[in-house]
Amino acid sequence: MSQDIFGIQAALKSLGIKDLHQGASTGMEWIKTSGDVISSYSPVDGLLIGKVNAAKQDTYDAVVNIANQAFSQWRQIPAPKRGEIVRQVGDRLRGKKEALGKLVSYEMGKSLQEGLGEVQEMIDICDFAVGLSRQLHGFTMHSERPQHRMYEQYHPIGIVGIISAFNFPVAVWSWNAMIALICGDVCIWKPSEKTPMSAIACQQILSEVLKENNIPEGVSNLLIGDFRIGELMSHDPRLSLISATGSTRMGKKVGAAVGARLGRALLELGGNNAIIISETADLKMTIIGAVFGAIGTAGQRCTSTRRLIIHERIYEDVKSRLKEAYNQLKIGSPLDPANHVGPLIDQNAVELYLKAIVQVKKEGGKAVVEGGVLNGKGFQSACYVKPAIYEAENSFEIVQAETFAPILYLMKYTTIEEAIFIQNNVPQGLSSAIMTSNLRESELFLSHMGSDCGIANVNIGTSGAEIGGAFGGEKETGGGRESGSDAWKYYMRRQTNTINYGTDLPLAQGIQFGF
Ligand code: UN1
Repeated sequence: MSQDIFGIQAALKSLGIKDLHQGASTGMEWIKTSGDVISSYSPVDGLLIGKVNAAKQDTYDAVVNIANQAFSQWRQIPAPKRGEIVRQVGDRLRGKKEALGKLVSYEMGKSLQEGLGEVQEMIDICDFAVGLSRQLHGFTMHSERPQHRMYEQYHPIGIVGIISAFNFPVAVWSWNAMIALICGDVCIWKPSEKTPMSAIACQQILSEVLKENNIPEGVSNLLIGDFRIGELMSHDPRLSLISATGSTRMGKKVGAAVGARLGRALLELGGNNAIIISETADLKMTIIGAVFGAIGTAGQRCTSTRRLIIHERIYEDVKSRLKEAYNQLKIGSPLDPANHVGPLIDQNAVELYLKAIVQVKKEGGKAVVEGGVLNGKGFQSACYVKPAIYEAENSFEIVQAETFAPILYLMKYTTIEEAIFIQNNVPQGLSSAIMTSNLRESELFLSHMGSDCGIANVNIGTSGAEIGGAFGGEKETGGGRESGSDAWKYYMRRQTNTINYGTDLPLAQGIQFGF
């Protein structure tokens, strides 16, 4: 970089990012890999951040073998002691928050504040996992037989494969890895090949802690490569759980491969999230929630707000307030705190954004705020686009699909039942919200007659879920739950135990078997 005004070089240095990396690590030395070279270019200014030799099948097999050996040792460490390791990871992340947040922002293109927020989510999940490491409890129940005790317990499940997406290059890995680690599992992480440097930085941080504690290699592994690594993982019966975050297209492939071998899959896929804006909504709050949901991370969150379902009586008012808010948006380098919107991840994303705009108009949509690619001064790469708003019908093909870009569709409703119908009438089921001051409406929205999504909010937007809740959604979103609440149960195998402490052997269901 000619003028490093945002201190990127210092951040890269403090995270140990070099010009060329190997694409595989078992937590000790980096393993020499011989795959194609992956180059990571920043969407912020188009400059090269670094290169990685991708992992291939031979490296993959070596890493799985090492992980397998590590599992037999890691699971013997008591869970609270595993929690102590995760506590140290959280502390190390606190020390690296500034640098890692900056790298995430620079490599992914989200605002620095969001990059720091993502690292904060990692710290929070570490804290959550530390507490959980003393609470991996099962139920006890009363046996129908005398002098019998029955209870259930949770055991580590084995190797957890984590496939993560570019949009949350570090946090989503930590939601999975920190929980898996306290559960006694070992992990193999395949990050998005669009954000390999952020993954390398995380692996270095975690490896330091593991080494300092004399933990054997293979507990936390990294494999950087393209979809072929994901395919190997999905088909491999040695990986007990595959937790995959990304598009519905990818998830269907992963789900089918894992299902064919009767493995366990945790899928967190596409969303098509809507906010219902009731005529009783507080419009000041509504505009903040809707605009942040639509343009935050340049519309590249799985929880991004894609549709606003607005009561007909306030439709024009909301429309003009949105227009006014969009006029004030500052687009440019996400490292500059004055800007609200950064670039899309790459040229391919820009093309999909442009295609969606052509299609919504072809289907009859009308521009409220017209989109377009931005170039010229202040736009140092070709990935900057204008957040756009279109009036559209929910039935449009393009509205039914998830476009990972800042495009917001507006539609009208008359009754709350109709609004809920529209909100649910898409293939995806991740996040949803209602802005209302009417108790009846909000309770209906949250009831079994209401939102069919995994996340349903009242008077906050669709994005920005906290780590303490279980995160995920229904229908084409894949059905998985990760992060908080009791999502840890996915990462363990459940065992029911019945113990007879008497001197007879009575059979269950009253069966007599005397001889
Ligand atoms: C994602 O986009 O895959 O709720 C995860 C949010 C974030 C997580 C998004 N905490 O917006």
